[in-house]
Amino acid sequence: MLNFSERLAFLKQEHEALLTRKNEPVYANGVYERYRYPVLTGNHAPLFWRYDLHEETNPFLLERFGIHAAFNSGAIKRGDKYLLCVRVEGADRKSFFAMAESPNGVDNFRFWDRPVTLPDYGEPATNVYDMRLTDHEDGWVYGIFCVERKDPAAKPGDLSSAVACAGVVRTKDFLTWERLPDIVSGSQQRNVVLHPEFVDGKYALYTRPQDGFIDAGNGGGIGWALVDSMEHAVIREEKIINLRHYHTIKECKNGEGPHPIKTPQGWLHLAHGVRGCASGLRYVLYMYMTALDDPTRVIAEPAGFFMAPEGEEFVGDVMNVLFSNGWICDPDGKVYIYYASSDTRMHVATSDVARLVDYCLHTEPDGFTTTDSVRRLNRLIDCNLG
Ligand code: M1P
Repeated sequence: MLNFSERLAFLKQEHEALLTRKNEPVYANGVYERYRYPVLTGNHAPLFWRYDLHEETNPFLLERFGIHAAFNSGAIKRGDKYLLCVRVEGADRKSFFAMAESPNGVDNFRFWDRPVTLPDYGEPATNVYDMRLTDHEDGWVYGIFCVERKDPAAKPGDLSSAVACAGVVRTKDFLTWERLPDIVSGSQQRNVVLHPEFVDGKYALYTRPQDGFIDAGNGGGIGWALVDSMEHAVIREEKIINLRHYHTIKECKNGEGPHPIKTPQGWLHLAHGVRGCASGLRYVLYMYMTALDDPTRVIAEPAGFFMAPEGEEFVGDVMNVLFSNGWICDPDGKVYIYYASSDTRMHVATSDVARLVDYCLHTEPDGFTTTDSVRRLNRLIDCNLG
């Protein structure tokens, strides 16, 4: 058995090897490249978050604070650093946010020394997660995230029912976060995202109205709402801009991913769609585009999923899930798509604006029947075989 110093040296060596592991593209379908290794896992958390590193108080060098997941991260670029605002989940099931940075966007991610200390608003949240970062034209970087509290109307003995709403923070340096009031809405909300530009002089939000904590219920899909201020955001009117459909990848629910990327051809959106199957809910990523002159008007939506779980991505705390709430577009058009698998780990896929726009504009839309799918396939075969 290793003594304290030997074990500490071993832990440090293994941790450094994980953090500095080089990543490489392994799979390409033309639209994007997937990478060999996840970019962040629970094991990337600093050793000084997990262990008491003093021999006097921890002679066996035992883990004192379990961290097992790093997923659903907001993303932004600052200078030449790729920053993620990571949902870190402890062994106690609570999530918190922590910033991590990489010099190249695909490997060498390191957490900053301390997690984000989020001020409370109103009744303290039981859990917070899935921050979307928006560098808004008003000069602030906003973070909108899900705030979960116990349902005050839960029946006695029901220790599962919760209510979800959208919390808001803003920052300029990602160290100090100003908490703003939670967004007021007539329904529960998750997956709320701030559009980066003013629209008609107002802040514009992508929303996801839902009847219950899990079920979208009558909530028809991804919504859009204009609000006067982010300091007291009140959703008065909501318009559904991206609908759910029977027998598609988003028949149960869908939700906006990160805020859309502006391109000359329109706003490029990444979202998640959810369907039910024998093994539970299946979460995949899909894309759509909206018009520059009217960001509520869908101008393209390829049929089916853009990315779905593969290999180890299927396995984790919540199986069969891909989820994305962060991407970064470099000035040269390269796009880093940060996605999480099965509520456990973070990955990256790379592409560029030209390819993603081409994918959206030239992949045929869903016809909602088998007959239409075969018709689309035959059109492609005709084009290739004549
Ligand atoms: O467990 C899968 C996802 O479930 C929820 O997402 P949504 O409300 O869109 O279905 C969220 O809890 C999300 O964090 C999680 O990844």
